[in-house]
Amino acid sequence: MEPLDELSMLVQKGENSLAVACADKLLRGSCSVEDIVSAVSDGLAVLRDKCTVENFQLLDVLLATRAMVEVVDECISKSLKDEMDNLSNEHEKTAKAEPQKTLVIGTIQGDVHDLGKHLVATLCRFNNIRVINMGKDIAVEQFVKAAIKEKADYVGVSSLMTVCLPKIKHIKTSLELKGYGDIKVVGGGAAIQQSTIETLNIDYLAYDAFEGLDYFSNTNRAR
Ligand code: B12
Repeated sequence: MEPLDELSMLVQKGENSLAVACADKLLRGSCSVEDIVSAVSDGLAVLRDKCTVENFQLLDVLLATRAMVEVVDECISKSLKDEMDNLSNEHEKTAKAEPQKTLVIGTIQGDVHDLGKHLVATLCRFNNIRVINMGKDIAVEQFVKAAIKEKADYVGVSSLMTVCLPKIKHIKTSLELKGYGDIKVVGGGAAIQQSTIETLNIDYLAYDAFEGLDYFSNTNRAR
């Protein structure tokens, strides 16, 4: 079996320690953080049939969830931190030290899926973005209040639950009504991917964590 397929399988089976050891080895070898994110995400994606309203095999899904979180926290974070520490150029180091942008991120109200959001938050933190992670089940007004208080450049909203999508469009409207329409709203997560920027009234729809990071890194809030 290919090593990345093995990692997917270990996550899927909830073998947390083995998954961490496998990811660690792959990251020391020729695999990138992108490869690892893709493999662990694939590992969870195959569990969709064990996570329906009718058939909910909670233990299997939670064990896989734990394995994924451990790979993110123990391997991906470490790899990104090492990358930062190894920057040879002093100028680059100084530039990296001061976050220039702030992201307020959370999962929309009614939805408890937070693995994707956790991944995005981790990647952004190690890429010079100040991250305020609100958690899951977050109401529109909580996003808006935090974004204004923290002088955010971006609100990142995640949703994997189709029924929760209608609330998302109110984030931008509420920001606009309060005079903060220049804060960009970015959506991500499997349910959001099935929708459109227009329907959700957001500025950008990211199909994965790296697309989100590119957007945060390459755009600016027009203050
Ligand atoms: C793990 C999981 C759970 C776990 C969640 C644990 C946790 N802490 O997150 C638990 C067991 C709690 C759970 C519960 C339920 N689940 Co569930 N779950 C899943 C599963 C198997 C994997 C999701 C996952 O984490 N994937 C891995 C991450 C990394 O992927 P991701 O979130 O898409 O994130 C990536 C990108 O989308 C992006 N991204 C995500 N968010 C954001 C945000 C921004 C700003 C950006 C830039 C990018 C970004 O970055 C990530 C990396 O690229 C999916 C199946 C699937 N294929 O998605 C079902 C799934 C999401 N669940 C589903 C359901 C139905 C439920 C339950 C209702 C089941 C039940 N019987 O109660 C409950 C929901 C309760 C609730 N109110 O929310 C359905 C949702 C269907 C729908 N479209 O509405 C799915 C799709 C399975 C299915 N049957 O089709 N679930």
